[in-house]
Amino acid sequence: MRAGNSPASAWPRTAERDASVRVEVRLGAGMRRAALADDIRHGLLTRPRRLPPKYFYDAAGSALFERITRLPEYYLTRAERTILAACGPSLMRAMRPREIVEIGAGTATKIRPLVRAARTVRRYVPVDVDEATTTEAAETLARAFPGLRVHGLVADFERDLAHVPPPRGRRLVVFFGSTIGNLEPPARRRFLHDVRRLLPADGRLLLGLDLMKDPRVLHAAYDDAAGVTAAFNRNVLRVINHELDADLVPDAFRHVARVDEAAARVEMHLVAERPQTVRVDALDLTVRFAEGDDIWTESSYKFTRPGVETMLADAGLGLERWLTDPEGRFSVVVAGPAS
Ligand code: SAH
Ligand code: AVI
Repeated sequence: MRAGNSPASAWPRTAERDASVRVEVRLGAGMRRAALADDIRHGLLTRPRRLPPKYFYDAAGSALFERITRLPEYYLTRAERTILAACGPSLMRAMRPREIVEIGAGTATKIRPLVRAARTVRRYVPVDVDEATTTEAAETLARAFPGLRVHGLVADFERDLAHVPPPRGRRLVVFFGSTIGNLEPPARRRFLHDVRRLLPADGRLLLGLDLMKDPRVLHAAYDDAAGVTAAFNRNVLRVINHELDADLVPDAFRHVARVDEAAARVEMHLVAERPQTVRVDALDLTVRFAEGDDIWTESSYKFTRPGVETMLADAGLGLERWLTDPEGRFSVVVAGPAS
């Protein structure tokens, strides 16, 4: 996610790199700042204080997330890759998609072996809020697969899925990494309805979901020994400083990961280490923190098969395949429009 330099009047912007790559920006600088300003004002003034996790992902946040995926404690990425390596090629050959829409694509590394295995994919549409990462991923994919058209969409998947271009042939929508777990249940329901609208009758959804497990394993995954997750968590404060001329001191907040078993989620919080007064100039806002005051920055929900079946059915989707890694930590599901 990058504010960019183009005036709001240029929105939506489209950059054509060459004939095969197009990156459409639906998050104009003005649009994005307005949404961020509203979200941050609301998040700092309500109790509990809450910030939406999408603001982790500027270029630095995306790079920190990439480091998280390689941490020994963060099993999610490895587990999902294990499933995709074992089952991805046969799934692709069975589905024969003509196009893939990847939501929250990030660096788009998980999709590459699937595109290679399918041999049928003519268009790839990565959707992500981080413009720099999406542009780079789009160009990398187009270089790796001559003949593949890439239409990047820099957009908020909670608001902008209607901007995904109409399908050109059999469509596969993929959403990896258990990013769906970062949505609260009502937002998740709205999101899945939007995803359902992207799917023609022969379309399919491939969805990665982290499964409920031992809370100690979950806690370690979100509070790694090297402190990378802590840096990722504090990055949201740097984004606010940069975007809204604020003077938050990231090191004055402690990273806390908490497992709420009853709610089936891991929470990340930032807790004020000492009393402090913060100015957010762009909002003309002064915020006071007492020692121990808390900002809830992310929920990461964990799933069970019955819960997933219900969640999909609510959105008009039927579960077709339930694939897990050998240790049962993570699931990749195939779903299609319910008949
Ligand atoms: N799919 C990749 C990346 C997961 S990280 C993987 O599985 O490893 C989550 C990704 O979702 C990031 O690239 C982030 O920029 C993007 N993201 C988070 N919230 C978003 C939102 N509201 N709209 C669009 N993209 C979002
Ligand atoms: C992107 N998302 C699924 C990650 C997760 O596990 O919830 C983000 C993350 N937060 C802390 N570590 C990684």
